[in-house]
Amino acid sequence: MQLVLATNNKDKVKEIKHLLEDLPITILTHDDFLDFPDVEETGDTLKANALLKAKAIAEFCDLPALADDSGLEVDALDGAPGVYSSRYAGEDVTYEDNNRKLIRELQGVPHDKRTARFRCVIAVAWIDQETDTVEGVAEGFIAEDIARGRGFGYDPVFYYPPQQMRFSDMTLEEKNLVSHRGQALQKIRDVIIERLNLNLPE
Ligand code: ITT
Repeated sequence: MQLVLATNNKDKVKEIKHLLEDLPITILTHDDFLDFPDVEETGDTLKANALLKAKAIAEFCDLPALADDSGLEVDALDGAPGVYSSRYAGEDVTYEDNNRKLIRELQGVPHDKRTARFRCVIAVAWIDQETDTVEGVAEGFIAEDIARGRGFGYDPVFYYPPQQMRFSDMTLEEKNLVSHRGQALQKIRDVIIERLNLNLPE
């Protein structure tokens, strides 16, 4: 059984592979295909974009495909950058550009008004079964500066109160235990196990 990760984001691949690696399936990525398409995200919700990516890649590879569409919703910015998280500061920008813009936009906003959440929708498009979608959310605050550390994207500015640290202070294992993607992946694991009738060792 093979499952293709329908993403061009190497950081997501790392986190997703880590949580699915003990399943008796072969996980393929963009590196395993020639001309792997970069699917245009024309939807206006995370779910719509996750479905778009999963279905397009399943069709391209003729294999089941798992897509992740995720974003950061900042309350003081009415939910922005949300579905536009990867291109907040413009097309072809770096994570650092996006973080700088976010900190700038929130200048002067007091701590208690800096609430935000990461949301992740994962879709799996199967060849001969209906598509599945699941969601995970992690609630936190936007810090006032950009930290140096691990992780990717907005991790260096996202403070997670239950652990009293930023996502960029966590190891991959620690982040996967609590993050939006980690939660969505736990749910989709169960769906995959059921859909494929997988037998896991106790
Ligand atoms: P694919 O569409 O190829 O999967 P992408 O990076 O364009 O890759 P999205 O459209 O889902 O993915 O954009 C998600 C953006 O949200 C991502 O680029 C980060 O900036 C941010 N993001 C998502 N999950 C994150 C996480 O766990 N930590 C930090 N930032 C995250």
